[in-house]
Amino acid sequence: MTTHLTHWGVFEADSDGTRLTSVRPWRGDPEPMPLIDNVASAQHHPTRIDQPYVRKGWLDRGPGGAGRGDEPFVPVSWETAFELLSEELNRVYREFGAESVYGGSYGWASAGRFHHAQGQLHRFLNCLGGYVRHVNSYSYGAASVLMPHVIADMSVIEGHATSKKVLAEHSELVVAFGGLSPKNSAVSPGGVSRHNTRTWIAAARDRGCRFVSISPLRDDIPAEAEATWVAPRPGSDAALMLALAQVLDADGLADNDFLDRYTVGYQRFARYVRGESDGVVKDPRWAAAITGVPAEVIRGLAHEMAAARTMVTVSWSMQRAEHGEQPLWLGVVLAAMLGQIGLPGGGFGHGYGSSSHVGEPSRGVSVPRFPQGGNGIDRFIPVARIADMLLNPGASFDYDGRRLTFPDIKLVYWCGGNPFHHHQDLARLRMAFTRPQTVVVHDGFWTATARHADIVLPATMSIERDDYGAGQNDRGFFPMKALTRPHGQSRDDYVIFTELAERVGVGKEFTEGRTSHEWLRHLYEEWQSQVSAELPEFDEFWDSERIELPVPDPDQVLLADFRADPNLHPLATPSGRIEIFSETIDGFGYADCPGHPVWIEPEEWLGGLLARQFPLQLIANQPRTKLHSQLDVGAHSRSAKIGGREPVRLYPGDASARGLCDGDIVRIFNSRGSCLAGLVCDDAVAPGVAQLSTGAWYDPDPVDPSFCRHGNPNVLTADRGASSLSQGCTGQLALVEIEAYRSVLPEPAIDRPPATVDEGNPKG
Ligand code: PGD
Repeated sequence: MTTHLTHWGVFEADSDGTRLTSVRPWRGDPEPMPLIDNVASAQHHPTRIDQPYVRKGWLDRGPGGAGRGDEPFVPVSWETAFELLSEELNRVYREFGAESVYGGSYGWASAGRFHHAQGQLHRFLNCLGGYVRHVNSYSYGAASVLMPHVIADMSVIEGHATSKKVLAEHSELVVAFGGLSPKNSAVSPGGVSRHNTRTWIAAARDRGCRFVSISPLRDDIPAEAEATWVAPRPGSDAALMLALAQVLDADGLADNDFLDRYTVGYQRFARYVRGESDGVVKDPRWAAAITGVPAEVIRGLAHEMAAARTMVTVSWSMQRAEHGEQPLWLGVVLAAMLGQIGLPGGGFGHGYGSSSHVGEPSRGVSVPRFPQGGNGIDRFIPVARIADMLLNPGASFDYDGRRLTFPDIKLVYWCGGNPFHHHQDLARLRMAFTRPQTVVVHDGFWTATARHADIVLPATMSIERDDYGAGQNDRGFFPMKALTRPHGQSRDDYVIFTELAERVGVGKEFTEGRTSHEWLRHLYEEWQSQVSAELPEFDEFWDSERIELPVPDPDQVLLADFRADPNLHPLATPSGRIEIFSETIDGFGYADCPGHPVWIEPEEWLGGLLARQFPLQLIANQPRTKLHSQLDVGAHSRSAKIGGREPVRLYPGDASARGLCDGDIVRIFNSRGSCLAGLVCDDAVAPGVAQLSTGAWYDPDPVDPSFCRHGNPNVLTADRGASSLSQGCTGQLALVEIEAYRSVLPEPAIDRPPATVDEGNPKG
């Protein structure tokens, strides 16, 4: 029996050396998650990539995008794959340089510090001279650009959030915009050892704390919260928040001392709220017409917030939308008006309920990591602009006050991510993916991204290799010994890059002469010498279950030092204060993100013209049965599918108005694309809303790639940045219509490997 760390929890497993024979939650986890059931069942699934493959057209005709995503693959030996790929890397770097290689390679990959796939790729490409990188994330692209202008960098907001323990002990009211989703807090980047969302919420509730969940989905907060559910029209939260601010301002409930001492720009914002700058008072009646939330509910909530120790929290999903900066900025403004930032249980939070680590007190020490070296070039894109980049080389775009141009990418190298899961408007992405000359993917599975590559190399799963890991702010640092031998001919990314590095002449730089196990020991010992003499020697650690890392301040309160003395501990904003009006953002002159937060009507929402044609608001949120698209073929993920399709939830009245019943296979569509899904009628979904989570592997119809047979909502979402400021992903919301699917049901093809042709190449 050995323990193993995943992004969604720790499990104990037995193995016969080839497969896991039993998997149980780690006994130290108070709220274990069923997602661990996906691991063993996926390991030897037919969609595991068993050996290297090359797309037939690429092999026959040489580099070029024609046929990518459509043509069969040819199995090749590792020797052939290495020879072809090293020659191609040499050619591209020689002819076009590092600026033609996109190695951004976004994705969560697997837990484990050393074998982190993206880090491995970055180090390898850095040895070759560098690569075009990405900045920001799909998780909180808008937040990571906005927050440093307004209050603090996301590393502070996320890593130093007021601890859940403090919320449990001190909050009297938690107003959760976007809820506190139990399924999202089941995961954490790098791993989570002790899930505790229900525990802290139940403790707070038992003490009398009230929860208000503002979300189109009633179950976006655990039942333990006994929350009041407020469901504004999706995408209209900024209007609701402005009206809360208007009541605080008009009824003399704003904490003016706090605003004077700790913020700048309140008066500019207040003029807008009062209607002095545009003639529109942002009062509850105004907001009721936009949001559908009754004016008296808004007014009552504002008064309640002012009377209690109130935590205003905004989920990451809220900013993954058109103008996603606005509700986030308004969350900060509301908390500032209440004057409780820096106090236990009050203030502002971003991401409680978005990831388990938010609200875990900061660890005293970070854990070892594989160094990535230096990138020889400084060329980047905001991560969600990948299709724009591939389609429009040389075109210019706005980003955070700068005017940048897209590079001309010849080679895309992806390792540890699935853009055909995570990106929006997948038919457009597919088009964009025909542009580079060569696409290389390492993955353990035939994801849609692997199927859109030219050279596909099989990577091990984390259970098939030695590593160690700890999630962000997680106390448990776990050795992760290989539990089984690798599937088929899979190799660790490190082993693949080692061989490639030797062939392209940078072997020494990449490996520094170490095997992966030697790296594990070396990085650990280096870390041990820097951190504290208290830590066990490597061999002792390696044979232990885990070590517990110190947590200096379990009672962590966000910005407590700033509150105590804003002159001694100024914020990193230009003014050193919370910026309710930002001269910097104002100076950028963006109509879609002005100098203070505002309500801007999105293009796709139920109050807009497009809703006449597509009258349902799609919520494309994170899945409950898997992490992103990982192990979608696993048993737990499959157990929720209906007729092999991803479930879509619809309010019962909306279903019956369309003549639809529970269990029907339906077609969801808009002008960008369509997909099949299995219908679930559920009154936990607000009227007018359809909820289809992300994560079903994209299974394009061979004739019409904008039609996904499996239920990936990203064929429906728009590939549009949140604003000119952040260019963040806006995949959370889109307008759609749903109808019964009346044609003959197509067989999903995604749970089989793609077509292959064996051209006499050796399998071994
Ligand atoms: P994953 O499914 O985690 O999705 O997008 P992301 O690309 O991170 O992909 C990880 C891939 O890495 C998997 O294919 C897995 O098999 C592979 N992998 C795992 N371990 C290894 C390894 O060791 N080596 C190699 N080579 N590969 C490995 C997630 C992204 O999706 C995120 S973070 C968010 S928050 C977004 N959310 C939304 C959303 O809310 N709504 C929509 N519509 N779209 C979204 N997309 C975004």
